[in-house]
Amino acid sequence: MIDLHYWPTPNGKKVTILLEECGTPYNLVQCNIGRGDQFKDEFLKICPNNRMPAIVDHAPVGGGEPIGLFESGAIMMYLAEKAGKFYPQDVRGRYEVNQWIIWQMANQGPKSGECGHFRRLGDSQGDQAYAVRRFTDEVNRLFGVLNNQLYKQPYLAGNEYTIADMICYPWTVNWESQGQDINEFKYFKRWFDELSARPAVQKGMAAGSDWTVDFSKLSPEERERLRKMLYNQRARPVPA
Ligand SMILES: N[C@@H](CCC(=O)N[C@@H](CS)C(=O)NCC(=O)O)C(=O)O
Repeated sequence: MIDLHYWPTPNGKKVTILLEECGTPYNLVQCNIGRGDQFKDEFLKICPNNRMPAIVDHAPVGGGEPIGLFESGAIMMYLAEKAGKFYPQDVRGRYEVNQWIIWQMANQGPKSGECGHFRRLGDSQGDQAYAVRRFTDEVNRLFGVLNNQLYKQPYLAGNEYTIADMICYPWTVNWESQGQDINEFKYFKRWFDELSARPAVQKGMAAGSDWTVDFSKLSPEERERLRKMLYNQRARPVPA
C-alpha cells in the first residue's frame, strides 16, 4: 500500500491524479500544511524539505524496507514506473517525459505559486505591482510554452498521455486567479478540456476537497503560534 502524505493543493493533486489513473490503491495521510504538520518529526523523516506531497511505499518492487520519497516529480516517476503506465521506458520516450517533469518543477510550479502569492497579497506589505506584473507575465509566457507544444502534438511528451500531462494540469486549473485567459491559448485549451473530462483526473482533483481548517475556531495564541511557524520560514537548526 502507498501512504500519500497530502493536502489538497496543486502539488498534491498531481499525485492523486496519477494514482487514480493507474488504479493503484492508496491511503491518504493528512499533512495539514495550515496547521504545521509539515514540521513534525515523523514527516521530516520522509521529507527534509518540510513540504508535501510525500509517499511511503510499504511494498516496494523487490521487497525490503519501505521506500519514502519527497518532491512530486520524483514521486510521479516512481509510481508510474512501478505501475508500468504513463511513462515510456525507452530512452527517447523517457527523456521526452523527464524534461517536461523538470520544466514543471523548475518553472510552472514555482512561478505560478509566486504569481498566486503576490496577486492574493494586496498591499498590506507595501506596493506589490512589480512582483504581480513580473509573475503574471511569466505565467503567461509559460501558458504560451504549453500552447506551442500542444500545437505540435496532442500531449506534452508526444502522441500519448503521460505523467508529463498529469503533473502540469493541476497548476493550470486556477488560470483566472493567475490573471490569465485560457481562451487565448487554443491548443492548450483543447488539451485542458480533454484532461478535465477524464474521470480519474476529476477524482484525483477532488481528493481531500472536504478537508478544511477553520481558523476562526482557534484561540488567538494558537493563531499567533501558527503565523510564526508558517510565515517567513527560515533555516531549521540542526538537532542539538
Ligand atoms: N517542489 C515541491 C513543492 C512542494 C510544495 O511547495 N508544497 C507546498 C504545498 S503546494 C507545501 O507543502 N507548503 C508548506 C509550507 O509552505 O509550509 C514538490 O513539487 O513536491
